[in-house]
Amino acid sequence: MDRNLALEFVRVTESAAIAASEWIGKGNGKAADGAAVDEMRDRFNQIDFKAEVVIGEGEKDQAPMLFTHEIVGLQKGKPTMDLAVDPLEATDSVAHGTYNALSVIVAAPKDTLMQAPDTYMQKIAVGPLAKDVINLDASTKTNIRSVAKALKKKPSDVTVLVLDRPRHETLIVDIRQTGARVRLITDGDVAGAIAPSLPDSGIDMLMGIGASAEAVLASAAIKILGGEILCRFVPKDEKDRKHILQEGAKLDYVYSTADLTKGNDMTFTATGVIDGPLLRGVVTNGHIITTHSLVMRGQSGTIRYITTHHHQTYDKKRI
Ligand code: VTB
Repeated sequence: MDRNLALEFVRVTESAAIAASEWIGKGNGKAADGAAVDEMRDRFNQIDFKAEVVIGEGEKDQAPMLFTHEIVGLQKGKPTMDLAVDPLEATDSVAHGTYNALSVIVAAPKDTLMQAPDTYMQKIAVGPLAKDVINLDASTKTNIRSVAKALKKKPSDVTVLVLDRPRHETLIVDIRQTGARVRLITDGDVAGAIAPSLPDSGIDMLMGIGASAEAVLASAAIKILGGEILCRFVPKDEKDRKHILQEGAKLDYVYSTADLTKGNDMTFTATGVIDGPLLRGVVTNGHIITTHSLVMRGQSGTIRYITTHHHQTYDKKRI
């Protein structure tokens, strides 16, 4: 993949993040998401590439833009790339002005990103030192002890990030019984799953049930960083179970980074909307808007942190 595309994508996530940030704390998640989606799509259609959205805002009927199977980009002909996107990951965090929202794009050669049915997955994510010791079929206690050993820490020094949901009540009790720390987040398990792979995040593991699209998005970054995410579909009901099977996915299978993203010719690009464990959010200061982004390339393994100052008076289309 053209390596400069990764840098083109930063302009896209920056733009979407700025658009979403205008809605921080205004109680309107739909408007925040809509602003980010419009901006992302508009920007994609200014780039010299052709891609199919394989993970997007949902099926065509429910999502007017950036829907799954939508084709974007300036080039003619067949798409040569897959895109997994979340123009605004953690919409509720923006609506309520809380914590940890991102705009994110994963791009890869055609047919290398898993088209995961839109549902829930049970997940465990860890960084490079613990990548070989996690097991989705083992108990919480065993996983935490194994990760502690791999990180040369006591279990009581392990920090586990968990989405704050009633479905995680037992998981939280089990984690605390090992002596480990629980950090609860209201939303945003893309950043949450990537955090253990970054040395300074203060997070050692992500555990719990979150969205399947978020697993694919996170897996690209985790693969580039040398960590691991293991996940398995958790259907909500019988209809969901059938949908997973109809889409050709496997129910009892444990998916890893190798299944969610094939090869290593991918890019992961994200811009913070609100501060989180991965990135600071958009900061508006007088006539300058500052964005914080992360760009990773699978082929070279480079990780770039890009801080950009945007002049508010400058023509928006040329940011
Ligand atoms: C998580 C979270 C996302 O969806 O994946 C969550 O990280 C799972 O769904 O930010 P529920 O909210 O139904 O628990 C999000 O909240 C939104 O995509």
